[in-house]
Amino acid sequence: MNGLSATYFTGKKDEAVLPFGIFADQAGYAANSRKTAVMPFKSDYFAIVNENGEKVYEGTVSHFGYDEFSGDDIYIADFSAFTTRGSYRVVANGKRSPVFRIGDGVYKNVFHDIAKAFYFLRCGCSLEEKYAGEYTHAPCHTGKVRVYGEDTFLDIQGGWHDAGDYGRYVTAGACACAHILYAYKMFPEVLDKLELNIPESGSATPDILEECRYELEWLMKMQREDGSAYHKLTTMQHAPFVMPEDDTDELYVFPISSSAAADLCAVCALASGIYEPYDKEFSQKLRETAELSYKWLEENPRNVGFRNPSGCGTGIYVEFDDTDNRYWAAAELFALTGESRYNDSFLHLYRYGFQDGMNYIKTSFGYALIGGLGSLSYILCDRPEKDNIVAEDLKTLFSGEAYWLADKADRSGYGAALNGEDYCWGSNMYLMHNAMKFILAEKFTGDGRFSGLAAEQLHVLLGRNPLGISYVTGCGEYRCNNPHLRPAAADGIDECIPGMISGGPNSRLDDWRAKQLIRPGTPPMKCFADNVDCYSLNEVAIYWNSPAVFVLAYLNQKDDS
Ligand code: 9MR
Ligand code: 9MR
Ligand code: ZN
Repeated sequence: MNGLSATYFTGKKDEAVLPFGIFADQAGYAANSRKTAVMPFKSDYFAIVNENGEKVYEGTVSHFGYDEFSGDDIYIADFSAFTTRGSYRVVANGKRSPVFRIGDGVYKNVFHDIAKAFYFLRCGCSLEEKYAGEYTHAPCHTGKVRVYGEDTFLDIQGGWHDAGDYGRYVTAGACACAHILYAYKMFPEVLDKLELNIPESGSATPDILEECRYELEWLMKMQREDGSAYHKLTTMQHAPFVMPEDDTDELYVFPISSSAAADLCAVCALASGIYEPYDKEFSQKLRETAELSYKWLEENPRNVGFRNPSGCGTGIYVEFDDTDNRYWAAAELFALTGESRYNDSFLHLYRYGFQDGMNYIKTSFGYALIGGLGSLSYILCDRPEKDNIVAEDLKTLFSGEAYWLADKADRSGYGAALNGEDYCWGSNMYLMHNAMKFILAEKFTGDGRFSGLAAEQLHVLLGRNPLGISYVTGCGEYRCNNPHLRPAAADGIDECIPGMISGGPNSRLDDWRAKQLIRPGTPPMKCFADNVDCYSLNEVAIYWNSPAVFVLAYLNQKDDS
């Protein structure tokens, strides 16, 4: 694949010279949608040129003004009126944007790649050329797993590598699966058609559900006999940058947490309903797993938190409270079974579980605060016993938040519904969560403006941002290509595995390399470097890709209809 990849940051402390002066969504724009590019310099006119450099459209520029989070004085080129299908660049004042498309299905490829990324993270198996192209590897992490602190060994293989590291964590995995399963629930037409070319392709079950099943099977193995769940399965320390099959340190399951038990319960209950038409036995097993974990939760009403035992340096996924996880679990089991005891528990937590001012937890999408999935479950479930007033209130919470986010987006020259503090580790996750919230608000209120706002968030992810970079590997002329992702760094292949979403700008610069590369005082949206060392800026993670699956399923469905 040709194209520029963002390597120029490496080792430079001074402000980078950007390869493009005008910033646009590098996948492109649906023909009839709002289409803008951002120019951080003054110009009265802009033009659109085709691949031969011929001018096909001309427009006037509007001045947005100073944008606090990028430090840019922003001018906007709006070419919404130009709807001719094709490949183009925006040009102005001798500067140009990367190439992008206008047309139908412009997000098909990136949607495919973002969904396929999970296959590339599969653990416990080999990746075969037939499915993985050049990104093959031998079976990894197939050894026996020691129960931390015991001489007991378990046979637990499978699941997805969490991120750039090779760990597997229950709360993170449950959250990622759930985003995908909700995408399936809400946009089944488009996901039924999505072909991923994975080993299970060709079965009667849609590819995306086969891919999720790979993680669900692993998640169920993380349940203990008593219904609790091990918090994570990792080595003692993160591996060096080697291929996964060369990471042969001893594997451990680490102590249980109640968040893990609740998330496992919730995602299994959710999945049980979804897989029922495809595989009754699997669906039944999911249901039994969910019920057993719920029983444990009832017998253990207090939060069991997780801390790394001494000697262990892998991820923690800290949570201080499990109310939201229990709220989600109760909602899913009610939706699945219709039993009033689950409804009662859900309603109890809805009313008394969250203090005043904590309602935002009821719309949060994880990995830590995850109440939004419980709310969504309750809104979508069609049990006659459900409390419709509560369901309506939850819809109002989502749409209320979306109006507030819309204001944030309006204040950003780039249209990002994020503010200063949101530019933290994994900020692109919040960008995609916010797009999800816009999509839900559009469904709940019928206000078409929200649909446009969801697309605007994707535009930011795919290049209409102050570095002009596409945060998705393999997508766009100027894109991330050096994420903190072990196989990608160790495989010797120049082009990164496609479809991986980088964590994105993080003004807290939480790793040594980021501190070295990025000058203090750099505006939040520019606190990024496509550098392999920068795990707090440029790692990948399953629950960063998963909300994007939801967003792209929606946008592709809109395109098709
Ligand atoms: O590679 C690890 C990454 O996945 C984690 O997000 C990060 C924070 O826990 O840690 C990375 O591993 C680093 C470790 O914590 C310290 N030594 C260097 C490791 C990678 O460069
Ligand atoms: O995504 C997590 C981020 O919100 C936290 O700030 C960060 C530090 O605790 O950890 C991130 O999660 C990492 C996990 O601990 C280990 N695997 C890689 C994850 C992504 O960087
Ligand atoms: Zn593995």
